[in-house]
Amino acid sequence: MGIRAVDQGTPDFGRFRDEHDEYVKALRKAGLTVTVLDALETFPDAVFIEDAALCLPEGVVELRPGAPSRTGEAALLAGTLAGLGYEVVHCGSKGFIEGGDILMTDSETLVGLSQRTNRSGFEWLRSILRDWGYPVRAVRTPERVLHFKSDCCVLDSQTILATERLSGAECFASFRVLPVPAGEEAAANCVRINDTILMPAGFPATAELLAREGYAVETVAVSQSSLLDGGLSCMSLRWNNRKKNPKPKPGA
Ligand code: CIR
Repeated sequence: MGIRAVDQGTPDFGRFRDEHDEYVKALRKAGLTVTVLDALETFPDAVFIEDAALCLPEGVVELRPGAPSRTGEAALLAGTLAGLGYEVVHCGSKGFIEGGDILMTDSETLVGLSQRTNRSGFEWLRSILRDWGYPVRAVRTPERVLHFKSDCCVLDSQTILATERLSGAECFASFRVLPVPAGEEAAANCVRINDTILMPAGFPATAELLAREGYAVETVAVSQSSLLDGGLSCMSLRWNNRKKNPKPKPGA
């Protein structure tokens, strides 16, 4: 039984799998190479893989989910990623931090303090990212919102799509903010992959807004994961291989 804030019914396994297949197809179509990991049968929320690790070209950071039923996921995932050859920084914090609260923009990383991410988890992540050259800032995930990224996403280096309750918040003062049309709040959790914005199906006003702004939009159904409060970003770990501050080559 995966966690959900409000019980709107248990997801149908077959439909969930079909939607997940479509999601993977959409990631590939947008230009990514995708590795699908085996299910972790004892962790029903493990499909929301984004919460358990942060993947950067400098290394994979094992996170520490704040939901008690999910704490064990991160170590298992870290082991799997290490087995695939990634350099893993193991979690050295007693605090909590979930990937859904971490918004990486080109200029800075925003971490939403929430029911799942606390100050000490944030401080720990900041110390790792600082060494890698990433500025990190703590912000607030709105009350009664699961994760910071439930309510916003990066559309390009200057532009954020955000719900009305977040678009007025000071945290985006240095960005252009497109507010999600009223009634379509769940559309805020999109993912930019190369030149494509993947967005959840069923939000026509947001799709129209993005198209009008010149973005290429692809929609993916997330009817089953949304029953467990999961959206598009949470079902994958996405990263590129470009380092932020590459070490100069010897002799250069
Ligand atoms: C949870 O409550 O942890 C899962 N049912 C949903 C996690 C969604 N993750 C995300 O938005 N990053």
